[in-house]
Order: sequence, then C-alpha cells, then structure tokens
Amino acid sequence: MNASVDTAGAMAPQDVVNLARYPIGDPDSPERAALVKSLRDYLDEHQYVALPDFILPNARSRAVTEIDAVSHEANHNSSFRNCYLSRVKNPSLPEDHPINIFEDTSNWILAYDQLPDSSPLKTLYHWDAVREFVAEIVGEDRLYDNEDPYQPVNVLIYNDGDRSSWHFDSVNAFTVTLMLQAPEAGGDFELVPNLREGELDNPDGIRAVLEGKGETPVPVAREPGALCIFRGCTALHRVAPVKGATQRLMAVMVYEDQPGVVGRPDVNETIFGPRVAANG
Ligand SMILES: O=C(O)CCC(=O)C(=O)O
Ligand SMILES: [Fe+2]
Repeated sequence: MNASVDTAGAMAPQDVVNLARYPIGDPDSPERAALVKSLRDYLDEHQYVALPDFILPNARSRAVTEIDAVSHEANHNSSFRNCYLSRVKNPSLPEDHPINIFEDTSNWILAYDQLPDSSPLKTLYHWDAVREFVAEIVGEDRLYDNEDPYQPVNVLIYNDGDRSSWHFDSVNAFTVTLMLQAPEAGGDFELVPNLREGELDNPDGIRAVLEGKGETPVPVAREPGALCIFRGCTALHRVAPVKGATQRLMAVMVYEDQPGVVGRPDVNETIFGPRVAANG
C-alpha cells in the first residue's frame, strides 16, 4: 500500500474478507488451492464466477455508509451507445449491424479519491492476498494495483431507472466487481458468454441478443457482499433497469498486468467528470 495514504481507523483485512468461507490469507493452504482451482475452472467455462458473501457484513455496511455520505458528489454518466461503447454510427454497415444499434445507459460514479483512505474498499483492494487470489483465478502470473488517482476502486451508483446497456468492456482482460447494495427490484446483471473471441466478432449472435432473440442471458446472482470476476471483453453483459428508491451500489476493482498504470486524462474526464480537468 502507498505509504503516504493515511489509513488510521481502517479495518484490518481479516475483518473485511470472509476468511472462514474464502481462506485466501494462507498461500500454502490446500483449502485455498482447491478453492482457486474450482473458481478458475468455473470462470474458464462460464466467463464469470461469483463469490457470495466475500466481504463481511460490518465491512459492507461501513462501505455503504461511506458511499451514502458522498453520493451527491457522484458524476452522472449517460449515453446513447452501442455494445462497443461507441456513440457513433457506421453508415457503411447495415442499419441492423450491432455497431448501429444504440441503447440508453445511465448511472453515477464515485472515484477512488472520493472514498476515505480508511475505507474497507481500499483495505480490500490493496491487500496482497486479494490481488494474488484474483491473479490466480484469472490466470495471470502477477497483478498490480492501478495507480490512477480516480480509477483503482470506484463505485457505480444506479438510481431508479438507471441501467447499463448491453456492452463489452474495452480494455481489461477481466473485470472485478463487488456488490454492496441491491435495489428493491431490477438491476440484474446479465451476461452472454463467448459471443466473440479475440478479434473475431459475431455480429449475428450479438444482434440476436440485442433484439432479445438470442441466447438466453445468464442472470448472475449477486447478493450484497458478493464478488464477481468476469471476462467483460468477450462476454456481452448489461445491468437491467433498476426499480425503486434503494440505490444499487457496485464497487469496481481495477487490477493491471503491469505496474504504474494510470488512466488517460481525457478518458478520466469523461468518466469521472469536469473536476478531473480542474485538478489538472
Ligand atoms: O454494475 C455492474 O454490475 C457491472 C458494470 C459493468 O458493466 C462493468 O463494470 O464493466
Ligand atoms: Fe461492463
């Protein structure tokens, strides 16, 4: 962890992670090895794996309280986008090509620097045991913390009517999310695995899903406290519209395959809002 970060009052990692169910603290334990193998196999087959009750109730409720205190400062992201996260049509392709099918997305985001340094979310994110556990599940030799001021662990907030339309994630080979608060209704995370491989796209299969006629999406059960690791670049996924007054709160943990990664300022400004430019 960055030595300059003031973590006074932070919870200890063993009070954040449910070590009784996920014995990740001891790298040599056979229980850990068996757990990693089963999660890795599941991820390989299904393109996602969910770990229910990954964090303990006290850590979760403290994170929710911290988020509630600053949620009015979240940046609103709303766009009319295609599943490749672009807002631009391609007139040289047919109207019904997935590139030319657009849907509304709307949610709110809190950046890393808006969360307290003592947050259980930061304790979790920076704990070597968590980073190494994720690395083994996704099959990377080593992962590194993202060193951007805004990105490393951020929080998506979905209010009544907010949603994230069908999309593929753009850069990372995997995505890690942590469900902190479920809405009253809606807000399901749905995923259709293996619709594309590498550069090979599958416009017909993707169009079918976008039109509600394709492979049945898998609803990924995620009760509050559940960690989810998924292959967002190859698995088409969305968050269905949230219903009701309770916000859907989802932390996103960004790990890198090389040290020292920071975000591009223009990308950060688009995601986290105008204050990024003002901060220079
Ligand atoms: O809010 C979620 O569950 C997932 C958001 C998402 O698509 C992502 O983080 O890539
Ligand atoms: Fe995504």
